Amino acid sequence: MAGGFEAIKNAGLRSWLEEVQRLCRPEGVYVCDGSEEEYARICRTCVDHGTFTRLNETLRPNCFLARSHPSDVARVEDRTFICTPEQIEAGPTNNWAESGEMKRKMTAMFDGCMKGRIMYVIPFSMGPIGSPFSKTGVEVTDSAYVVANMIIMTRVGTKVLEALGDDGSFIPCLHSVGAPLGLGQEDVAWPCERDPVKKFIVHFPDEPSIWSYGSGYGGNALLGKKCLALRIASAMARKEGWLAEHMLILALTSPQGKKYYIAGAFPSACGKTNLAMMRPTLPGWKVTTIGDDIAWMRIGPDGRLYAMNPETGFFGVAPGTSYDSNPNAMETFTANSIFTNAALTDEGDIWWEDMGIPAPAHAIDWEGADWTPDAGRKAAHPNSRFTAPARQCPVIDPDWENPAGVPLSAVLFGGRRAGTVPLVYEAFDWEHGVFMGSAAGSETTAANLSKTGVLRHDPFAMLPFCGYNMGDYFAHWLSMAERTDESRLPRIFFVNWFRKGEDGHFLWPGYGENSRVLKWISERIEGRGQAVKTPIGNLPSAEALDLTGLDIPAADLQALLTVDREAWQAEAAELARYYEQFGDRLPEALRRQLAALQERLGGR
Ligand code: GTP
Ligand code: SPV
Ligand code: MN
Repeated sequence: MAGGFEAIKNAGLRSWLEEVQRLCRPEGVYVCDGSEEEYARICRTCVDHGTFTRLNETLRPNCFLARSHPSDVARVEDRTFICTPEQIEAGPTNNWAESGEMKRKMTAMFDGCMKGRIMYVIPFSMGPIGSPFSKTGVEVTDSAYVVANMIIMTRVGTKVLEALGDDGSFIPCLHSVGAPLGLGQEDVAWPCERDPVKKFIVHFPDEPSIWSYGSGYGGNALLGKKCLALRIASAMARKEGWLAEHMLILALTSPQGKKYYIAGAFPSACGKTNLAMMRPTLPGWKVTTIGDDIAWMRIGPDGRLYAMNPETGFFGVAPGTSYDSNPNAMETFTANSIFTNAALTDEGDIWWEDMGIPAPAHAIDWEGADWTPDAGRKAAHPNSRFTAPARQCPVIDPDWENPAGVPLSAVLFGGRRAGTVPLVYEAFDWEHGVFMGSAAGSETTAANLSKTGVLRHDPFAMLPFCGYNMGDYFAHWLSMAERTDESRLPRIFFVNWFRKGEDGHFLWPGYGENSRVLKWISERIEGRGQAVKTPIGNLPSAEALDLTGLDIPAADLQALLTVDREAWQAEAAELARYYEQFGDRLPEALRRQLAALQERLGGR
């Protein structure tokens, strides 16, 4: 569909698009229909502009490599805002600006920002089109790269407009790379705003709407993902009585054929994709994938908590992905995928660090420069990513598109913790589990443009993604126990695959070996697994974990499965300090939980 917006029947959408067109002043407009022919055409446009390099058609059919500008390689949490009338609604963990003031500022920035570019209109659905649990967004963007990625990551096109009908409501998502072209000015391969303080990822949860300016990368620009499906959706979910979470969803099948659905919240680049499509090392066990990044969860008619994946693709961390660590991911992006900021080999394939393939003697690195193994720098950016269709995953679960979702037996929280936090422990009950989620912390990763390896609080792995006051978010989680019979809710566990020894080696082998932990979790669900009650929760004893065939030093195992009281006393004291910022928005129940933990730990 080219030309104007005459064919759009939804009057609200048409008038918004006309308004945006007047403001942004693009050279032309294009409304996405979602056809295969269209995807091919958009990719060709990206190739023509130099944004995409087509990969070797034999090695990697219908695949493309994109290199971003070095200033635009990850999410920008410092430049991400939740705008409400009052700051208290955004809470102490979000950047805030008053809605009206920010709207004026953004309007000035968007004025003429698409000059010389095409304004693409992407009608998209998070969740199956037409499902009562799905949300419709319309992203307007001046980036063809964004269009190609959105087509993989969400359900896009005419079908969405049809479901929207004449008067259906949608979430307006306005995006610009912030690089208008002057008359005759030549374009660059990756246009974006290069000044970091001129990037703005802005959310108006009350409207709701999203305005994103200056970045073309990942969660900053693919607005269905973090902006809509987490920040805006979490605020909607609170009002509507459900949960929008930064979680993977998997199905674990035992050798006896019993299936358990498990969701897990780990911060960015902390193992969701890996766990979601893990190949268990324990014989007879099977994992199938429902989602790797986002879970929308609601209580079903039977009182259980159901989780659905609103996305249709994986935007996964590339470095470290290998046939050893994640063979199912490797099989997912063999074709029809986009790679961003990976290295390009002389054969026209992609490569990254720890891909399990020896470094090529020569490659083009993510910045487009010649690279050899002795270059002294990485060939792929640490936050380089693959965009791949979920349906291509060899272990995709048959229920991955079930609009009702799958009933959860367990919820995991976790993070990247070199010290203190054991391999796995179980909450005493729902309230204690919510407390555990609120207490989560993790060492920062390259998924955000900031210092990596710094330990920070990251409650529920939602620190960068909660669209309202985190104190209210804790209360909302607690309230789930009042919305159903608590015994119907999933059991809550905390896991840590990232514990390190003094010499810096990982104590736990991780990846497929994490199936041993999942097996214990399934046994706990069945009421069989043995556990030791400790001040922080129920831990497996070394005998309770199936360690058959695993060669792990006794001292390492000991460190993984014991509670270091002193370290935990310090952890609790730090949590008390962290909690202070929430003031009276911190639920009393969490204060009680913290006091009870400190009591159990003693030494106060
Ligand atoms: P986002 O897409 O950013 O939300 O992240 P994600 O949670 O899906 O991250 P992903 O699964 O891609 O995590 C990738 C990083 O975690 C890589 O550095 C992996 O090596 C590391 N990782 C994943 N699982 C394990 C594990 O079991 N053990 C260890 N040591 N590292 C792991
Ligand atoms: C994350 O950072 O948690 C991601 C990648 O999943 S992005 O979509 O860029 O946010
Ligand atoms: Mn994520």
